[in-house]
Amino acid sequence: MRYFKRYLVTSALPYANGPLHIGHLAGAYLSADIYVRFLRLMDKEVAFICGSDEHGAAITIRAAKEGVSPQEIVDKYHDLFKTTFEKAGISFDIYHRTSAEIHHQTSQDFFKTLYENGEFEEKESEQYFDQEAQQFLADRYIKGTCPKCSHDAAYGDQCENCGSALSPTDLINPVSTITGNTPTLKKTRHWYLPLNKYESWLKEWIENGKLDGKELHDPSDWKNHVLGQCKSWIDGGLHPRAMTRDLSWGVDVPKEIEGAEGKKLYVWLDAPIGYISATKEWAAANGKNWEDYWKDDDSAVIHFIGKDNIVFHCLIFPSILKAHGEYNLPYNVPANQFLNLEGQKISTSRNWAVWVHEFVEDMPDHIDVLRYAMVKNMPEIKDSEFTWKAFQEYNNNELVNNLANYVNRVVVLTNKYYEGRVPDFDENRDLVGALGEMETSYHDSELLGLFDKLHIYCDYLRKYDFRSALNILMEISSNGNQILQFNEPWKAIKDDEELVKVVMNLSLQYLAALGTAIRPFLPGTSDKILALLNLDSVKEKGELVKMMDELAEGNLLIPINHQIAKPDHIFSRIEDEIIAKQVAKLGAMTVEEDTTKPALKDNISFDDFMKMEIRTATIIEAKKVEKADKLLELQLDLGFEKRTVVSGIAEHYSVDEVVGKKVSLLANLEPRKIRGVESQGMILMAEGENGSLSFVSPDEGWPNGMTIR
Ligand code: B3M
Ligand code: ZN
Repeated sequence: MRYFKRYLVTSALPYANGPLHIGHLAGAYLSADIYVRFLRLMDKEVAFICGSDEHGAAITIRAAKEGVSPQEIVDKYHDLFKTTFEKAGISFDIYHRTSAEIHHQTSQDFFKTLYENGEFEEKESEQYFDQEAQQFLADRYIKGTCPKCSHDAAYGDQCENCGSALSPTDLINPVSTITGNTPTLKKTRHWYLPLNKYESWLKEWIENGKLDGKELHDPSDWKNHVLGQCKSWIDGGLHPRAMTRDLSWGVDVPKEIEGAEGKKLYVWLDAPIGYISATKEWAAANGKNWEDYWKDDDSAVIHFIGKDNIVFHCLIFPSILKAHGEYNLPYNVPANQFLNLEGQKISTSRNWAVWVHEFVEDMPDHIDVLRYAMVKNMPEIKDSEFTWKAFQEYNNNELVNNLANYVNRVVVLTNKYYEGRVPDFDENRDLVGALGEMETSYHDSELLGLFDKLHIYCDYLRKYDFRSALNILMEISSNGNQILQFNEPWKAIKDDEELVKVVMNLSLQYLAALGTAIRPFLPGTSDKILALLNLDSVKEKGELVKMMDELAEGNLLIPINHQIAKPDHIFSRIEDEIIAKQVAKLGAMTVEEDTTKPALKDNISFDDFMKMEIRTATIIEAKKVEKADKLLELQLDLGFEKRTVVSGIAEHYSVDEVVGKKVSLLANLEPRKIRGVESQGMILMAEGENGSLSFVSPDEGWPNGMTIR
């Protein structure tokens, strides 16, 4: 894996439709931030790009749910994301948004170029339509069973369970997510990208890293799970994919194109182009040429994403870029897997999440601890887990006991023995008092060892192996602790002052190295260590390469006689109460939590409520309704009479399960014919997540026919 002169690094543009949790942070943001800070320390030119994804059904569905305009939704979350990322130390060079004028312009120009190059196939086809909502159903507006993995809540453009890219017509049992209706088909025209025609070059590019005979990347640098997903999609056959939608929110299909009216760009066409429009905006404001970052041979484009975005970044966006021409294809797409939380999947609707905007408010002094804990459990190659207990242990056992302890010992002893000045020392002084057979002195050989470790550290970082890189840093710190432990300067100070000078000088060099090298992972801690050493903070302008050069030359990183600062703690213990408080928040729903609170219906009068006749009843007979998968025909005993009710519960309960169940019946609902059977009322059901159902039953022993109110 070679170094480039220039890097364009992106993090997935989050949908501005709800707050970010630590799973998001672990997926596409923290790893990118670490990588980018590392590249800057290596003196590379970097543009670190992100922004809000403000189009697509994710936004309009959320707006409809909250009863506000899509614009209000995207404004709210865009602002929240921007400040939250800043507080979490994610050092984007620009945090842009896809509602920006320059983005609409850039993505429309892209569309026009593809259109003019004859890359699209224009097709009329029958698409799903919701008669009641009077809307075509694409993407998140339609749900059904995934044809690949049978997951029962796959969206019209993607199954989030297996990651497959889908089309609405692939779904088994499709339903509208707006009304729950089964959709009908209606004709419409769209522009398609013929992915099927790109199969062979995509395969050659992904699997062998070659395009038109040119070597572009080494596939052995790509993560196995990313390559595996791509291969299986290509081998399963790619299909033409519509690049436009019948929607009212999004980037307009350029007016000049015939038939553009009422059509918007597909969100997965415009969103990745958002990386380009953001680069343009950033370059213009910073005196750079955006094209250097996207088109030059000595520039690498790297996309950090979560695994559910692999198909879009590895197959669809590269196809768009190639169809356009001129652009570099991504050099790597180091996607992460998912982060679980305390033994369960993170869930927004159940509030089973650590919200990043809350964390940065609750624990502003622990941002680096969070970063540390997340790297230790980063889902780099498989799903991983975050627990608060582990968070506490990482802090108390590793950051406090190892790193902070080391830093503190060195600063305290330097102040104590040398009034805070870096001591001069005898360069030939060996560890046990004589050089013996060794060519190099103790001081030199330890610094060479440090150099070797840092070299390995850089290699891990370059290969996106962040956990291994962080472990090297902690090894350097424990090695430093061992040097102190072994030489016991606090004892030696009485009879071997020369040894103490060697050891303390060496320890200060170690600390200076750590202060710089730790920057990508723990930027706040880097500042603190360097402040204690009274050295300039890292500006991320080549400091790591410079440091490596100094070490290779045998030079000191912190000069003799340099005055350091007084001791101060860089990490403190986290007590149990703090952790208990955070754990208690998981799954708890509060009224203020407007982000997870469902939209409630308008108030009704008491009289309106009293109009309902709800009675207890028992199901005494049940049978399936012919040719209707969802329906059961039930006989109910109300005590004073019997009723027939048709109920849509057949996918949740079998005939045997329901007979004998106590239920609540809305008994004065106007009777209506369902599949030829007159249904005389409605059984009340509680609806859970993913449409799961439960009966609302009176307590055991209650007779039939009692009034419920
Ligand atoms: N907004 C999906 C997501 O947030 C999408 C990423 C766009 S990256 C160009 O998972
Ligand atoms: Zn699936």
